Parts: sequence; structure tokens; C-alpha cells
Amino acid sequence: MQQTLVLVKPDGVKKNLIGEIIARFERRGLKVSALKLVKITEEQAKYHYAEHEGKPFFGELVEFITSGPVAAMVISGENAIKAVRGQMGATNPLDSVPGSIRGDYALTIGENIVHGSDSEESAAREIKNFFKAEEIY
Ligand code: YYY
Ligand code: MG
Repeated sequence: MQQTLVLVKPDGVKKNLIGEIIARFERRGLKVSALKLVKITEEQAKYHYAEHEGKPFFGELVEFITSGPVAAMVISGENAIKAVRGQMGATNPLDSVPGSIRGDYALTIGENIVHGSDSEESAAREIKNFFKAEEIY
């Protein structure tokens, strides 16, 4: 059993894709263990994307993720981290296969609809940035 943090990013919320994205994970057999709509603070965004600090796209990334509400959720299940990453598609939507979330709904790397943790270590850190222990079922 693994837990992973998923964000439907501001572009995904604006495109009314929250339900579609949750449905894909649920159909796969993954569970929603926590869920909220939240406008991320700059501090929270910088912590979330700490591994990318100093990269040329960091400023735009923080600006984008704080530009509107995101749907934050903890998704749980067997190998949930890899399963979610697979369903998300590649970071650059142009490399994402059709049938993946990014392959179906995104065209540019800067607005690629969805975030999912990339390791158990990241998942633990990222989940704590959004949810208290008692908010996770
Ligand atoms: O985990 P994932 O979202 O697939 O990619 P990361 O390499 O962690 O990058 C985080 C985020 O940064 C990515 O979803 C879009 C943005 N980004 C970018 O705008 N330009 C890049 N060259 C690389 C990443
Ligand atoms: Mg990442």
C-alpha cells in the first residue's frame, strides 16, 4: 500500500477536469484518501517544488501553481506512486501517449494539468505540505 500526492493544477481546475481525473484513478482501483480545493501560498509552492529551485523555469512554475485553486488529494493503493505517474503521462505533454491525462488534455510543459509525487520520500514530504494526519482516511 502506498500513498501519493496528486494535484489537479490551476489549468486542470479551469478546464473542469477535476472529476475526470479522479474518475480515472478510481476506475483503476486507486482510492481517494483525502481531498480539498486550495489556493497554494508562495511559501507552500516553493516547498512543494524545492527540488527545482534555481532552475530557469522555477519562477514561472511557482507563479503558475499559485495562480488559482488546485484540487489536492491523497491517492492510495498498491504501487500508487508509479500507477499514478503512468496515468499522468510524461512531463512534456508532447511526449505523453494518448490515453494518459497529459496526452489527452495538455499541449505545453508549463501547463500540464496534473502533479503526482515521484517517490515515497517525495510523497511523504508533499502530503505533509497539504494535509494534516487526521485529514487522511
Ligand atoms: O514530476 P513532473 O511534473 O512530471 O515533472 P518535474 O520534472 O518534477 O517538473 C515539475 C514541473 O515543472 C512540470 O510538471 C512542469 C514544469 N517544468 C517546466 O515548466 N519546464 C521544464 N523544462 C521542466 C518542468
Ligand atoms: Mg516532479
